[in-house]
Amino acid sequence: MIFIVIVYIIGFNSFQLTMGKLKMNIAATATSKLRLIKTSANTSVKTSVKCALLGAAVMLGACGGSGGSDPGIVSDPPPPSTPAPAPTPNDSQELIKLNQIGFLPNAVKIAAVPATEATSFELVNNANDTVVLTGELSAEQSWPVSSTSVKLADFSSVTSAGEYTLRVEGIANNASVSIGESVYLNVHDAALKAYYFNRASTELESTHAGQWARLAGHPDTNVQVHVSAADTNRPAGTVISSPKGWYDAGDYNKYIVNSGISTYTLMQAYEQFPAFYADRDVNIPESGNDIPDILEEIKWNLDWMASMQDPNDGGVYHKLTTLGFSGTVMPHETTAQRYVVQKGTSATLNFAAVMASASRIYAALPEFEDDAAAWRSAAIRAWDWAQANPNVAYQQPSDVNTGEYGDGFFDDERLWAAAELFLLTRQPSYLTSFKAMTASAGPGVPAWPATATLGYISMLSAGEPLLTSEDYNSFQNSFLGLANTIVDQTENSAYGVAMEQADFVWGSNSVALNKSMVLMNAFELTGNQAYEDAAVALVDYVLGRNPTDFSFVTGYGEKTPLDPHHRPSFADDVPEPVPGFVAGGPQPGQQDGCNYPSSRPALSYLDDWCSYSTNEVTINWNAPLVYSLAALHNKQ
Ligand code: G3I
Ligand code: 9MR
Repeated sequence: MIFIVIVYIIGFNSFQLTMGKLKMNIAATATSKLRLIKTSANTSVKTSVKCALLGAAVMLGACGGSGGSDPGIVSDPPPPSTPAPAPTPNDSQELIKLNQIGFLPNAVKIAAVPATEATSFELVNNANDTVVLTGELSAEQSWPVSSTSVKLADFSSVTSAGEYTLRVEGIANNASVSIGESVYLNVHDAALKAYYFNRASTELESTHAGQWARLAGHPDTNVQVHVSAADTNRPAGTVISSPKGWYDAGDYNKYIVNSGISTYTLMQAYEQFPAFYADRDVNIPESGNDIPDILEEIKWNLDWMASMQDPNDGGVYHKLTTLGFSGTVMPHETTAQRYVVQKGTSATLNFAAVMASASRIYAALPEFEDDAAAWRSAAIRAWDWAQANPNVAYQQPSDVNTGEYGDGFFDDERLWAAAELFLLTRQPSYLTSFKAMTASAGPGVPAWPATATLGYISMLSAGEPLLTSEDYNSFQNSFLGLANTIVDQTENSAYGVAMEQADFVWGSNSVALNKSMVLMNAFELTGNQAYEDAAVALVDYVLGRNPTDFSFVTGYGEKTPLDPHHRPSFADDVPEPVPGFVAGGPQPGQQDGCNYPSSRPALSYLDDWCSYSTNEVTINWNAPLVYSLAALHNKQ
């Protein structure tokens, strides 16, 4: 009897899922963009259905993927297994590649044209079908990371707002070009709204979430202290409450170091462009009050982060997680126990930096007076814990299989925390600590394990009145050294974008976007146009000027990811993925064993659920997109 009930439930769910996707596939035949759904999503759905049927035959283990033991599977259906889709024919090399969202009127405007005999291009104004520019294509250059050759079409001289078509004799596709002062606003708002869509512990109502409305998941009011985090005050199994926050990514866990850089980057966007954010309404539940939406959204995560500090000693847990990744289900369908796992130095310093930054920035709003005071003391206590425990690397416990975010080098986190605590408290000891770290932790492209540059950005944007000119200039020179390197990379690239072989790592799109954030800070400091131009190129890269021809933000562009590794996007019955998320992007590791169309670094990308190493979405990849779009929009 029980067996029959299980078969019925699984079968019913599969049927619903199949119906949902079938509906999508019928609709998909209408346009070439949606036709892509058919190849990618269909394969995954079939795998999912197959697994569900196998589950009915009590063979769940056969479909669990390669993740080892997954306690979540006890109550959650397993993720679809990985090796799946056949590579799609890659005709993208024949297409003109450009930013599919648009160009600001006075910005540099460049498209990459596939190798061609042609030596010129035309830009046609769609409104009256007249050629407004005939331009020379650059010399053909090969890009080693994709093994493809392109010529560049520079139409920066066209500055009038409007809709245009770029055409090159012999090239099949005429590319659409939008020029306007507001071209980035929708995608900016969507990238910010993505955080709302990834909120834990709350229902998303249709007023705010539209067709992606969903029930509340993960209350996180009954979280256990894992044995790796146990001490006399909080023995293993102690229950704590740690609600709210954003899910990290396509998975439902919450990780301090990745939350930290994401939260900081969004706070920088606000701090540097407060007037812009004062009236941006992204339709979240808090919209309409006097507080900028971006600060409300960030506070959702700050509240969670604050609860990750052990009140007894000031140390911070590395993550809040189930023991294994959950199945491919909606948030409210997961029931596996959640734990806080091991305190560590990187999490605690990262936390100190974010809390100090939050305390300084939110203190300007009277509504947050109490929070700002609490975050200040949380930051100081965390710093003190890290002084007493300077070298505690996170070690993934043997029974925990979720994201590791391991990092054994702490000088960059220490430098960042010291910068934020100095700016908050103005105590010279923190400046001394900052300076002591500069030798070993110089500026590098920001990333979750590389946070030194975040400290430099704060020092340079907010520290001038507090520093001697000698110190300020010295920090600025170090920082501009990084920005100059990125500009040089731009000039050496066939696509005119600062992406090199080493940048094609897991989350490569965030490398592009974090470089862009560095450049926009350098532009603010110096007014040197080369920095802004290089930043535009990197945003162009993510929005379409790349060898895959994808605009990597879900829902924004002509060819966008349709099947990201994002559990809600896969498990709901909505054809379109949750919008506004940056997909990880190409990288040759192919750690998930999916069937990729190419192994070249810039082409090793697959728009399929299977591809968690190139097609997952993550909070730390969205944040520098929000920042970069805000910066470019506001400095045009
Ligand atoms: O640290 C080494 C470095 O020494 C070496 O030179 C370099 C060469 O590739 O690799 C470095 O390690 C990389 C590490 O990130 C740190 O950058 C690994 O190769 C790389 O596989 C690893 O990727 C991380 C991935 O998890 C796998 O652990 C991504 O940065 C990280 O964004 C991603 O994060 C996941 C979470 O675990 C779970 N939630 C989703 C999220 C996004 O996919
Ligand atoms: O879904 C998981 C994703 O969020 C992680 O980033 C990724 C790497 O840690 O792992 C994914 O889970 C996979 C697991 O590691 C192996 N079995 C297949 C899982 C995805 O279906």
